[in-house]
Amino acid sequence: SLITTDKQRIIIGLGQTGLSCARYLHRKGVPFAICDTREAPAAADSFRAEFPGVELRLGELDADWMSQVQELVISPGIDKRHPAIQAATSAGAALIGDIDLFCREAKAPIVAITGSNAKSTVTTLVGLMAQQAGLNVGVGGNIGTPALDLLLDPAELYVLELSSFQLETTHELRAAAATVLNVSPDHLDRYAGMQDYTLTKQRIYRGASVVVANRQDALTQPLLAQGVELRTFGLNEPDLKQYGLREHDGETWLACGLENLLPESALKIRGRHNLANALAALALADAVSIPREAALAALQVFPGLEHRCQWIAEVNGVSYFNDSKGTNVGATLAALDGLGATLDEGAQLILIAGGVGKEQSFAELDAPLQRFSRDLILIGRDAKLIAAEVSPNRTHFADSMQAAVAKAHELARAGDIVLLSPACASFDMFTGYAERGQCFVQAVEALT
Ligand code: UMA
Ligand code: ADP
Repeated sequence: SLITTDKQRIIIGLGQTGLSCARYLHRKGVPFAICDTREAPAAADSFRAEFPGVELRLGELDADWMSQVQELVISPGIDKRHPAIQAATSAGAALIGDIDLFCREAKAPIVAITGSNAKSTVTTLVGLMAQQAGLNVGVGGNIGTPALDLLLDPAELYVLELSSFQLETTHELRAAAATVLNVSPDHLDRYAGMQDYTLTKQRIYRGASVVVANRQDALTQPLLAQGVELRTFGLNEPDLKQYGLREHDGETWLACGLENLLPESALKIRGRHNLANALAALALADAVSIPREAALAALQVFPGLEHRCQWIAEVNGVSYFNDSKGTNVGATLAALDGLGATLDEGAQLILIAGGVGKEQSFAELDAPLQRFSRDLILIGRDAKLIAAEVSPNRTHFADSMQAAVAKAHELARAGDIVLLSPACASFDMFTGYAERGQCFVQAVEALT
């Protein structure tokens, strides 16, 4: 056979994940080769410098080559339905991901978090709660630091944000606590449909000790609930051992069972959706025995993450919010409902949306737009598609972020809210959601 021992494993993808897998296998002394479908991925030169002598193949995947190995370690950005990968698995190659490798090695308990939206917010919150309790905590996964790189530092707890892409190739996570926060259409270009997408998300529950599900979202409830401890969160009143909201003394309180924990006004993050996020984080923290006091302290200081319903400025009495991370319809719905509820009588929310849609319907945006908005400003490739599905009083089109912000400034009156929450990916106009958000912030700052 053509196989030499250094080809028993192939890493597919030379991005952050591929590099973390290479470093990990190298540390373990396990031989590997690596490939990427791109002719010139940005990391190629640094890879050659760090791993001289390791075989690196670029360009179209070679099905024959890949069919001869035992294990393919696949990066999340690569679709496992790729014909060469299908051929290799048919020939007997095992398909695993970086999270599988991580689970084989990690000694500390894992809190695992997925969902269509709110993953990064809840992951960050649980990490802060653990830190506040004095724990040595490793926070990573889809949120930034690849999981395998977390193994380089000692840790008493891991908090992992996992995308559906990562979960596709995760076999037995065995998390101490795992959650699917919510499920709404996203990434449908990669899945056969909502069922396929939901089942992928639910892989996070495999082998979990405690499962935290959303009472108000049936798709988050474990299909196989035998032998797991199930705890739930939701925006309604909690039963015993559940997490929810309770009206008390004229205020809304975060509550667990009969116990009222914290009034909404003690939080810095705004909007109903963020109350759900706070409750989910509390449930996860409790599940891994982070002291309640530390968890509540962290909740009170967390200012929220950049680009997630982030307050930017007030100009002539108009508040501007950057929700550039709202990249699907579910996220934009949450932002509209969350901020719309805070509007004064007669004031409106002017939404700036648009970009590259993810094969989903925008029709659901119509109800909150009818309720909170008179003006909608659309940008990007799919602006016309969105306009065809919603009907606010007036729809405006802008060909740049600057023009969109200028239009909003012209239309808004004191008391109004201007919200960038695109419901779309950004790649038609920007390098990513962060650049899109920065561009919005600059345009807003230029108004003052
Ligand atoms: N690519 C190819 N050919 C390859 C390999 C990759 O064309 O052979 C392309 C992919 O289609 C993608 C890009 O290269 O456009 C990067 O893919 P990758 O798998 O190499 O990505 P990494 O650099 O390893 O980053 C990944 C996550 N990216 C994706 O899932 C696309 C990062 O999440 C994550 O932070 C990182 O691992 C560490 O765990 C980013 C993301 O966009 C933020 N995630 C998606 C999301 O949140 O919606 C899922
Ligand atoms: P993710 O990591 O899953 O993308 P983030 O915490 O970065 O999640 O938030 C992304 C966007 O999701 C936010 O900008 C906001 O519009 C929306 N969002 C936040 N919390 C919720 C929630 N509980 N339900 C639905 N959407 C939410």
